[in-house]
Amino acid sequence: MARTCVGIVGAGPAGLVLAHLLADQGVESVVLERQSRSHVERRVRAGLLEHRTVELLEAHGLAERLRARGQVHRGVELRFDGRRHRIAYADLYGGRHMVVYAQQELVADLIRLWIARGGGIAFEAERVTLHGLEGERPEIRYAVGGRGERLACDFVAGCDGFHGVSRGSIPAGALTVHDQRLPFAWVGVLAEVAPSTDEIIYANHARGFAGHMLRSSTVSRFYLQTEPDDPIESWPDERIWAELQRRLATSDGWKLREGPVLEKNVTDMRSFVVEPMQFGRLFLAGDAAHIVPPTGAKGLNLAVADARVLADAIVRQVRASDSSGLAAYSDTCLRRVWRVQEFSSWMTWLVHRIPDGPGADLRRRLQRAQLEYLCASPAAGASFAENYVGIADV
Ligand code: RFL
Repeated sequence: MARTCVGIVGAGPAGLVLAHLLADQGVESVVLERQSRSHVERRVRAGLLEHRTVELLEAHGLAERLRARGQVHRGVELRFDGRRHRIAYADLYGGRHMVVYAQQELVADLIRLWIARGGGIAFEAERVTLHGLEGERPEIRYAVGGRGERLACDFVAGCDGFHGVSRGSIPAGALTVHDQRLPFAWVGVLAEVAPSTDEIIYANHARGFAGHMLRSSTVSRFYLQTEPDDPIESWPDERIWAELQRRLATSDGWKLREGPVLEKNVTDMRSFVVEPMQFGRLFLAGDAAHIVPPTGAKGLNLAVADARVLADAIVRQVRASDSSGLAAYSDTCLRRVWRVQEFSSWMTWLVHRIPDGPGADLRRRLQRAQLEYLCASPAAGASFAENYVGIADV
């Protein structure tokens, strides 16, 4: 049977960053990924990296391409009533900025660098199961090309996202699950068109939220609020562009460029957290343990923050037999997770159309008061900036 110190399930941002940070401290790991390499390198998802995330990647020599190709952002635009309001978050938060860099590009960089340094990784690892998590010697069983494999480890890192196997390997009674579906969903659109803005736009409109995000000089990302469970078939390209034109329109003649739609899908929103993020020698990190509504662009950043805490804790255990970091792992991560949950939920309710129903009128007036306050008050702007750019320590 093969052996390693840390068996990492999942080659997303959490798993790959963890593998690199451990290797930098001489701790060996093997990464097991269910999908093929080309699949994970093309999967379109997040794109906005916090200052802290970029700093960490830089400190570990993982940010060369990101620095060359990522775009630095210092402000965001809020639109309502056809008017534009800029929040200069970098100025409001000590010059800290964000970087736009597509998640799949980051994943491709991390995989390339991992393989270049001789790191162990198995793609298309099927039927992954976890065993002996409560003992000293956990084991991961899986199959590649139909052949069964076994990997003995000291620790297992469950970095396999929301639909992975790791969280499900924990007996139900050992976890407290917080799960709420929000009454919003996004039609996510990737289009081959130059952006019509230099900064990300969040538009609050009576027909629903619209977002204009950035990816590159030739590809743009858009989001449109819709109902949960709305099928993507009800969003032909003409309807997407018509809705974006209406919801993003301003009174100052701003123009939205249109182009061919490359990809589109509907994503439901939920707030989800399991506590603790640990069971025996299994440690959950990233989306395996928590999901935030995507409005605040936090999921990838939280995944990297977990990986950092877990790497430090494992290194301390392995090199100094100090178990305090691992004992505190879940509590340490959850403080940030709950702060980010609260911010992501607040921002989601701030920019989306409040669904019809009892109390909707009142909530809409409160939402409007909140938007006006945020755009007018430097103190409110500074609080937004601190959370949006990424709070340093919680
Ligand atoms: P991932 O990226 O889901 O990676 C998990 C990996 O595990 C693999 N896997 C398995 N491997 C082996 N065996 C199994 N049984 C397995 N099951 C699964 C999967 O194939 C995958 O490769 O989780 P990780 O590393 O925790 O990273 C989390 C982020 O991917 C996620 O939070 C973000 O994409 C969320 N998110 C955003 N985050 C940001 O920080 N900034 C953003 O701008 C942002 N925008 C978004 C987003 C998520 C979105 N969707 C799709 C919900 C926009 C959207 C629309």
